[in-house]
Amino acid sequence: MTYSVAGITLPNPTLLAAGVLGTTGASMVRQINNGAGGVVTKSIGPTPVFGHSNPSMIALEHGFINAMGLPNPSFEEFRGEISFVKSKTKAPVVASIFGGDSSDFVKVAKGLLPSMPDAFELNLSCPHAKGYGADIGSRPEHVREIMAAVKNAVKDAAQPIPVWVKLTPNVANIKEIGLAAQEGGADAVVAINTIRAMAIDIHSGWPVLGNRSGGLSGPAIKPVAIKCVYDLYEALDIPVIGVGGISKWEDMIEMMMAGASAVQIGSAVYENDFVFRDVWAGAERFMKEKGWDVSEIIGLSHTKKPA
Ligand code: RRO
Repeated sequence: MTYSVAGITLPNPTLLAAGVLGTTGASMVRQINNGAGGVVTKSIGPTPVFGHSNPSMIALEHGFINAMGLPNPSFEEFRGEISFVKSKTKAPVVASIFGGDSSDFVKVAKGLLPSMPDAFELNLSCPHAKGYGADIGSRPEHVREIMAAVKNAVKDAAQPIPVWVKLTPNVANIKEIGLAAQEGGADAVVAINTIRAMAIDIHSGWPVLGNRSGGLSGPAIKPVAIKCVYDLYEALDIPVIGVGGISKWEDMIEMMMAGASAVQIGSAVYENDFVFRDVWAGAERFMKEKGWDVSEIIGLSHTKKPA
């Protein structure tokens, strides 16, 4: 059985979320071997970035705060990692890309084409992007322009390549941003990136992270992600991919009922190497018991009346 979601085909609708575990080809192959239907790379940009100083990731009771600071070796170096995954598995590889403006995004997308990614995910939502980048994902005009520019740049690729947009929850109106992505030609939106956060060491009185503030992920953010996916599903005609705090099969079902056509998992992989396999197995079992298939679950919460 395969699933077609947002222009790609997967053995199951779970993907590794963009992040540290997508930094090397070997790590991405490991997630696929452990049950991920596909993988999203760490966000890749136009030039090498060395990231923020440590501590750059801290574990709290209900999640992580990271301030990685977009570390990546540039698209030129990263092509080899994508090619490595493509040589080892048939599962789709989605290239997460970032830049300061639309010309950066176009340069990175075109530059990665030779490694044959199955889709692009435009990261318009990193809480650590600098300058113009910091508010890229909260300005509808930037979202629309960057989306349209990348779509136009890759339209003549050897095969049609879908372009997704990853959205930030750090905005007043996520529907407005999702609509701008859709108007720009997005094939899907992905929600959500991390939520701006901070932790302070009470003994020194200093913020714990090297960068002082960071982005919160893990179970703490799931209810926020559910609400964002719910709102986007209601507002848009394109698929919504749900990410944020999924670690159990119940979370995947809830995310799909909110409107997600597929889910991404990041933080929970640190607790359970086989989280993709376990989440999907539980979700499949539940759907079978209920007599529902995937298409009936997606967006179910929008149609069910309260009992
Ligand atoms: O590298 C990071 O600091 C980072 C990125 Br690009 C992102 O999209 N989200 C996040 O929480 N951290």
